[in-house]
Amino acid sequence: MLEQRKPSAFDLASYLQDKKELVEIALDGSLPIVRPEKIYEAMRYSLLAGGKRLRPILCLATCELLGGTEEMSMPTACALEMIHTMSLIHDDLPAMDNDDYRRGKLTNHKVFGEDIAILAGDGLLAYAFEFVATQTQNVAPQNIIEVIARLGRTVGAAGLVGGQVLDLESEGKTDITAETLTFIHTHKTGALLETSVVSGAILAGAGSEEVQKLSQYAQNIGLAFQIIDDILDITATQEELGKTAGKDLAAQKATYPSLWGIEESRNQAQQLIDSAIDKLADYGEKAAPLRAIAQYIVNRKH
Ligand code: GRG
Repeated sequence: MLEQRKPSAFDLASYLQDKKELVEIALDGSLPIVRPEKIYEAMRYSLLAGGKRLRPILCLATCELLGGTEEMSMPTACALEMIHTMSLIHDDLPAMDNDDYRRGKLTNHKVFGEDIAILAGDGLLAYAFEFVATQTQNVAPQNIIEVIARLGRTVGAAGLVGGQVLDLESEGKTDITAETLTFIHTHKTGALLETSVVSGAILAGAGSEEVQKLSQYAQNIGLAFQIIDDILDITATQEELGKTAGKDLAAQKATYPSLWGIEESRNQAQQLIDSAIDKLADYGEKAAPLRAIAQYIVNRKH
């Protein structure tokens, strides 16, 4: 008799809410205000401004999937959010995307000035590495070093910085190909999501085959995440997004919807999510959180 696939009873909304609360508490405790107060206030302003906390949650969930604990993964989870937040602060600067709103609040430079916003980003980036190195517990030193090395590669020219440069160079150009667009987004957005999953696996002691399988899951959700981001820039409101809507069109940016249209973009994102979920087949019910997070990425409204 054919085995019936039971619908999963996994409650993603509660899972995300619980993990988000844990992350908020850890982030709040990670960065006390000391002298000079202004820079710590600027760093905390953006770090504690909300957001979905998807990167830390992916790190915690992957570590947990492979039998690791929260004390093993939480410092890296916080570091991922520090890096993500610093990239948002710098992305919003007048020299980059020039935005006044982020996460429903004025952007860092609008509140603290450009000089302090640049330094707040720098401060968060440096602190992320310090935090992983000094706070991670019960993980073999070589695995901590591997996570730090991967974080470094992810933020540098091989990752976020490289993706951002190509993105800036592509603005206003009408001949951007799908291949270039994918290069931009696998670097600018996908790399940090991939490292969120992979670092959780490494902290739990995963071997290279397991890391490889989970990387493929993460690469697929990373690209799908950006396709949906492009769609939301067109379809969602400023209130839903917490930042200015319609920016891609105004900046004449090539996007997946501009290449493929909205419906085909959504189909492509769903195909990537289906492939991501396939990569989790060996883990059974234990991977319910990672499966549900993948599906959430295409269904999200902000
Ligand atoms: C990393 C050294 C270094 C510099 C930064 C500015 C820059 C270089 C890169 C840009 C990276 C960037 C802003 C990519 C966009 C990623 C993205 C889709 C952000 C939105 O993420 P969500 O939806 O946001 O997870 P929340 O607010 O929920 O966290």
